[in-house]
Amino acid sequence: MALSCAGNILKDNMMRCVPIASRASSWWSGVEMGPPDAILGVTEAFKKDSNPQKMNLGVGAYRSDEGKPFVLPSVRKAEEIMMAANHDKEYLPITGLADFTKAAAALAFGENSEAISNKLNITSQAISGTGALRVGANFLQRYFPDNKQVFLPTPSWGNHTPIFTHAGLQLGAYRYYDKNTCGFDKAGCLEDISKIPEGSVILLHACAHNPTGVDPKPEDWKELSQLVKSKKLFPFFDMAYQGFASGDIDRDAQAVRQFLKDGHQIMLAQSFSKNMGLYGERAGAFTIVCESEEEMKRVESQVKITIRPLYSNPPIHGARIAATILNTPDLRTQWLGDVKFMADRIINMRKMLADNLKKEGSTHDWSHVTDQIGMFCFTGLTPEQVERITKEFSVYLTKDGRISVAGISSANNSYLAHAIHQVTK
Ligand code: PGU
Repeated sequence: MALSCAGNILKDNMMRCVPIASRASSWWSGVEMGPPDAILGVTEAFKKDSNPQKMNLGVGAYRSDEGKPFVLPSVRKAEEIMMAANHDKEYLPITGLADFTKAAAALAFGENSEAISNKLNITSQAISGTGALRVGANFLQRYFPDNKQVFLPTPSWGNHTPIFTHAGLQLGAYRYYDKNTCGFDKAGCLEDISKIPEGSVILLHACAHNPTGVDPKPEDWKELSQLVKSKKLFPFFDMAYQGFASGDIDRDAQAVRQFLKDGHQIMLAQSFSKNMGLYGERAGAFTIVCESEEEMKRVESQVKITIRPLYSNPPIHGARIAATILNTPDLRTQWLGDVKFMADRIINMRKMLADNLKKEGSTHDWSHVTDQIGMFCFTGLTPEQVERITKEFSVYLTKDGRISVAGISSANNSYLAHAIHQVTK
């Protein structure tokens, strides 16, 4: 067989020389156009809008009161320390930077955690919260002993569904949000969880539930923990907003710590995108709590085997920033202040929005705007109202009516109230 073909001729997959024209025009001619991402697609649309009053309330990313991306002063300081240290750029181990993973686990579990002192947790660095969830999903797919069904709250963060289904897991749902009260549907939630088949996985938002901004109260978490235990469900916590709900990292970790106290072996995905503003650095952690140190070692070996073919080892810079902050006492104190500052600005924006809606003359009950917590407010706007507010006022948000309160500023708060009133009156 000739090694090469002459002129306008190519080899086909049987290594025969065929004229180029006889092959389909491209390998990808059968690929269909997919829909834009429900959250990140909003930013794409926003960027194309030339209205100077436009507002992007789609993505959950903190903005300063001038509407600008915000780099935390503690993060800047950590980077200065890192620059002076003249670090190298070697590969990290598969499970990442140990100074980071230790500090991340302690941040979630608390300084006096028994799980940590008994060496029951394997905590691996992950490519932020999303990567931690995906490593968890892949691990569950491979090693979870029972029915491999994951139950999500309704509604949940839009990316949860593809993260678990792409890993080959089946999904189920439990009630969480009450449309009538714009609050927690406790009765519905407990009823649905009590019907989940034994040996299933239940995904729980640790705090500042996305997209609703509605969290169970501490007493509710106690009840949920008992129910999850009695139903023999496996809890997988997604903690993307520690510090953002209340401004206090310990208060926001209450659910996770309650479950640990009650003896659950949990899985945890942590993100430092929001509470350290490290969005593009992809700093996160994935934890599995085991029964013994010996079991933890076996699980750790398989976490490594799960991660290695995915991305080999994680990026170093963001983890170093987080580790520097968490392990340097002065800087840690400064960071806690930065978190509180961001949480407080969001709380202020909520109050201001509720007041401005009243000033506009809106007669709807907007108490949920101030009752809900964290980055998001689930406004209750219908898809039609969302379409109108985007078209007529260049206010961009996700179709489900979620707004990122962190994207509102003192200067455009009244504009937003006006726009909301116009489409809801
Ligand atoms: N889990 C939840 C509940 C989240 O809201 C997010 C981010 C993540 C995990 C993952 O964040 P990482 O940056 O990977 O750590 N949700 C934001 C950001 C945009 C997005 O959808 O990724 C949001 O606007 O919902």
